[in-house]
Amino acid sequence: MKPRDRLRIAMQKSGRLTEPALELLKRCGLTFRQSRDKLFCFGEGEPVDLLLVRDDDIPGLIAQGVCELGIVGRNVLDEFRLTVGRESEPLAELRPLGFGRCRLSIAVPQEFDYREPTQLAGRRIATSYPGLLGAWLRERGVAAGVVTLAGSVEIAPKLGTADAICDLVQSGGTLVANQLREVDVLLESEAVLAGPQALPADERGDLVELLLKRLDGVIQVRE
Ligand code: PRT
Ligand code: ZN
Repeated sequence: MKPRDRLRIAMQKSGRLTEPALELLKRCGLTFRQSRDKLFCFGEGEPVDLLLVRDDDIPGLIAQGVCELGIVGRNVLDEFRLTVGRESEPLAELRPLGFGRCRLSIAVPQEFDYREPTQLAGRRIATSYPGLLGAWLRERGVAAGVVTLAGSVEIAPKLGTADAICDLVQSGGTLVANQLREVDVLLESEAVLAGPQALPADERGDLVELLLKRLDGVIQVRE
């Protein structure tokens, strides 16, 4: 198969990271003609195109070589590295991007007198991040049950399906609304630029270098 000569960047189609990611790319001098199905956007100036996908699919698309770069939460990238991505080419966090900040935290019901992770031994913890939670528990030698849920993790304690949760927290409002208390932080997250450890040794690699240079300029101005 002939290698592509255009660079592809994957980003979230519709969600918290969409607007700030598009804004950042625009400030890096990239503009796109939006296609009708809005899955693929053709780049107008530089030979750089956009793939608009679910955030969870972004690390896999980079690992498969469908795209060279992705804008995704560190939480999603690190979870991929610890689970399915263990089998594929390692991915790199090329730059932190300064938006989409949140943390992956342990939260427990108000009545749980939590002081340290060892108190989670023998308990069930609901999460959408079994890789990150499993690694954190292992590092602390805590044997707890991990209940993997795709969403609505915060209601698991009330439903009686878990004793604690491990979920993303930003303002803390969701936890309060569910009578939960944040007790430990596993990961400080923000949107990052992700890519392969080794960049393609052709024009696409040069384009990545160019983009990184522009990105550094934009980030420096913003700071
Ligand atoms: O459809 P797709 O799969 O692409 O979108 P998604 O629903 O999986 O993702 P989305 O748009 O909700 O989040 C994308 C990324 O934004 C996440 O992977 C994080 O990196 C980042 N981010 C930043 C957040 C939050 N803040 C956040 N608050 N992602 C989720 N939340 C949720 C959290 O899961 C919890 O339900 O918001 C709730 C907590 O918020 P507070 O403010 O009440 O604490
Ligand atoms: Zn998602």
